[in-house]
Amino acid sequence: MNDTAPVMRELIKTCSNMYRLGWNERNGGNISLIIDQEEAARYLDTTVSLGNFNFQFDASELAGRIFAVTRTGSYFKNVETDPEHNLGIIKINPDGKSASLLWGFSGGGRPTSELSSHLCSHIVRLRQDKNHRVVTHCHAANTLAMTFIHSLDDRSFTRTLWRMITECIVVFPEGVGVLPWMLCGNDEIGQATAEKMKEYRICIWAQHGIFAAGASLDEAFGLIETVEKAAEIYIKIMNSKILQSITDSELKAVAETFGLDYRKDFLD
Ligand code: 2HA
Ligand code: ZN
Repeated sequence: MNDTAPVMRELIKTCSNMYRLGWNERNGGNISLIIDQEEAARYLDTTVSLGNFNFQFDASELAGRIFAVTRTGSYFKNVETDPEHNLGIIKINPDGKSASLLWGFSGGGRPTSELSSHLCSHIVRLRQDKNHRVVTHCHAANTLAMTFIHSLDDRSFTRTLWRMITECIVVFPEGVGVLPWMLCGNDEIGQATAEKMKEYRICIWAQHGIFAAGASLDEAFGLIETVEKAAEIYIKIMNSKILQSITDSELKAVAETFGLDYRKDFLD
């Protein structure tokens, strides 16, 4: 494999875009992306293991799957200039408890500290959508700010976001899931995130950031962009006297005009 493979070029470009949008400061955030077997085999020998990583949770549903993942501690800012150090390609072993390194992590290192949340979310999203491919995590500021001042239940958080931009309900008609503050980097938050991913492609971690899933990097990235922009509008207007807003019946009209399968119980 090398960083000229189209899938790797797109991953690298996404890391740079996320960094420039201010979503991934320092070593904040991580991405994992499923690479289809045939595509991976065009660029590397998928049978040669350069190293092994163990984990606690059971990822046997993903056995044989190949992922590009960010390295733990890597800076999104630096992925573009040194992809082979900051990214790795791993293959989940048949035991479901370990992965083999196929490429990358040059100079040492291991997959993202949030591997549990990533792999558990991939398992759940693949059950929902066989075309699912991407999980990405970032620390987008307005969404994070909103978790300090807004109630954290899924319905109420979703309703506020939907009302900020007419097209929010089109982009995420299923709504967003929100978790209270939890310790990160472990299997407990991984399980809790995956539980939300049964219903949503977006899981917000209060006072921490966003997890987004999609069939492509564009889809996951676009979800974060839209949620973050809606949150930005909320933060801009929250202390102002609101003269007009989008009503529930107007949201319903948008959803029905676009023929969306939306969370009807999230509207009054
Ligand atoms: O440092 O964002 O959640 C990477 C992270 C952990
Ligand atoms: Zn984080």
